Formats: sequence, C-alpha cells, structure tokens
Amino acid sequence: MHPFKKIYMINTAVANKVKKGTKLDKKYATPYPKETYLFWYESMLLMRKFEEKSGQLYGQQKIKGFCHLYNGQEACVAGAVSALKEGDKYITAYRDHAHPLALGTDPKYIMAELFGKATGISKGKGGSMHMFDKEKHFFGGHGIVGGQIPLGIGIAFAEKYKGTDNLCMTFMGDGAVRQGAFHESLNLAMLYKLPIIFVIENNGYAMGTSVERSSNITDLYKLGSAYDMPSKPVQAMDVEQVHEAVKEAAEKARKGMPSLLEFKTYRYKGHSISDPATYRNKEEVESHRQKDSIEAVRTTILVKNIADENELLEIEEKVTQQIAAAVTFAEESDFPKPEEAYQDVYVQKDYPFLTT
Ligand SMILES: Cc1ncc(C[n+]2csc(CCOP(=O)(O)OP(=O)(O)O)c2C)c(N)n1
Ligand SMILES: [Mg+2]
Repeated sequence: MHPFKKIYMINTAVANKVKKGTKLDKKYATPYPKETYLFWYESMLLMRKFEEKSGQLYGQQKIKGFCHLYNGQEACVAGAVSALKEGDKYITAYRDHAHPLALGTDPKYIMAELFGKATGISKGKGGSMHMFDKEKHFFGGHGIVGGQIPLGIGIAFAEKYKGTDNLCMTFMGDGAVRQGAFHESLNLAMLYKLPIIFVIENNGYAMGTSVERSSNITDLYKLGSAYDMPSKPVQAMDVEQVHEAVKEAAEKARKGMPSLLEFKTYRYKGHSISDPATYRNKEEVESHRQKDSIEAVRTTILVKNIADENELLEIEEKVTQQIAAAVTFAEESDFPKPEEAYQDVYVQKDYPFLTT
C-alpha cells in the first residue's frame, strides 16, 4: 500500500517541521514497524471515542455513579502496551477504561460494565472504577487513591517468586504519591528487586488541587531518588517517548530493577463527569490540546507515508462500529439479579476464617 519497506519514526516536533515544508534531518529518523503506528492510532482513537460516548451516555443517565474520563492521557497506556509483552501485568486506579481497551478487551464488556449490566467485565458489580480482565492480565480498577500500589508490588513479587520474566506496570495519579503506601511500596520494590514499573500519570491535578499546591517537589520522578530507584520524567503526550521509556524500564525490570516513570500528561475533562473544572482556565486546556497525542501520531503516519488517508479512514470506521455495537450490547443486556450481590465476595471458597 505504501512505498517504504522500512518505516521510520519521527517525533511530533519533526512531523510539524515537515508539515511546514522544512526538510527532515536524517538524525531524527528511528525505525518502527507500521503495525506499531497503526496500533497507536487505533487504540488511542478507540479510547477517545469510547470516552466521548460514555460522557454522552452519562448525560442521558444510562451510565450512573462515578465516571472518570481519560481524554488527553491516551498515549500513557498505548505507548506502554506497545512496549511490553504478553504475560505482563497491569494495575491502575479508578481512571481505568482505557487500559483494558488498549489490552484488547472487547469494548462491549467495558460499556456493559459502565451500564451496570450482568454482561459487564465485572458482572455489572464494579462499574466505572472497577474494570478487571483476568485474561488480559488487567488487575483493575481501584477507587482508593494509592490502594493499587502495594497490590502492584504483590503482583510483581508473585512473578519473581514463580520465576517468570513478566513484570507489573503499576499506574497511579500524581495525588497518589502523597500516600504512605507509595513510599512503602518503592522501598520494598527496591529491597526485593521486583520486576515492576511504577508510573505516575501526572496530569497536573488531584481532583481540583494542582501539584504545585500540594507538593514541595513538583518533578515527582525525583521522589524515586530517596530509594535509589532509576527514575525519569517522560513527555507523555508523545506516544513514541512513552514507548521508548517503558521499553527501557522493562529491560531493567526483567533483570530485577524497578523504575519510577513520571508521565507528564493532561486530562482534558474534569476530574469526574460531575466536575465543572473551575480551577483552571480554557487557555490552559487549549494549550495542552495543541499537543494532542492522537493528532500527532496521525500527522506522523501521513507525513511519513506510513499509511494513507484511506487506511486511517478504515480504522476510524472500525472504531465507530465497535462503539455502536458496544452500546447496543450494553442496552440489550440485563441488570444482575439481586442474589448476585452475595456471589464473588471471596474467590477462595474454603477460606479458613469464613464461618457459615
Ligand atoms: C484514600 C483516598 N483519599 C481520597 C479519595 C478521594 N479522591 C478520589 S480521586 C482523588 C484525587 C486523586 O488524584 P490523582 O491521584 O492525581 O489521580 P487523577 O484523578 O488525576 O487521575 C481523591 C482525593 C480517595 N478516593 N481515596
Ligand atoms: Mg492527577
């Protein structure tokens, strides 16, 4: 379909230069397969459109309860998934729709969960904040700020104990680093040399509180230095930079060295759907939208002739259809039966301290 056998990566800044007619300097070219670019474009577009639809459905009261959208942060997950392998584990907080989408969970199960339907990925009993997918190695979906961090080191410990070469990606927000559990987990991860990558998705705010208002150190990756943990900031509106940073950290993790990555990102919507976001102005949001990761990867694909408009259009249509099918599936599914409330409370049926 396209003239190149070898595909070259260029970063967003370079793509913009080319757009303006400036000749591309060879030093910026880095090889990546076409599939990677198309994976980024498709998965990020799916996340974006899925979330936009969820927002609309919330307005129609089809989706109720808490609902935190990920718009703007898509590159954080897409770049991580493309850099890792089958068997690696993932865990995050409550802003959790995008992670299973990138891992290949059928959107219909995620949409059904948002509707609270029995066919949902957590049987309609978790809702927006509690997505799980065992097959895709996605361990949720956690509502307690920072609560997933010690669980992440537990998962990483299990991998080490079993002697696999899998790692655990442990995502958290900037607000979570103020929890003691974050520091305890970093310490233990280094002490036990666990295969883990801690990712702070620093979107600038914990609800309405900016990082500047709550943190003496605003470059949050620096917190890792107290534990001698390899730590660095990543411009996470750029999916290629995310991919590179995760790839490098994964090599370390598989050799038993944890990392802390601070993804500098931004959420376009409020903290949750009910947040009017009066703590920031339109100009601020707009300045981040200018760096939109989906637009950037689209530009790169076209400018470098990695794929043409028609191929991208096919992807866009596929995404639209997937989302329409997901909504129909969710609408047509039943709510869980009341007795379901007593099921799945404990996974281990013979747990020794259970009384009947
Ligand atoms: C232990 C705990 N304290 C407070 C809350 C209320 N709360 C929910 S989200 C949130 C902000 C967290 O922000 P951040 O970690 O930056 O994640 P983001 O929402 O930006 O993704 C707070 C304080 C909570 N869920 N858990
Ligand atoms: Mg935040």
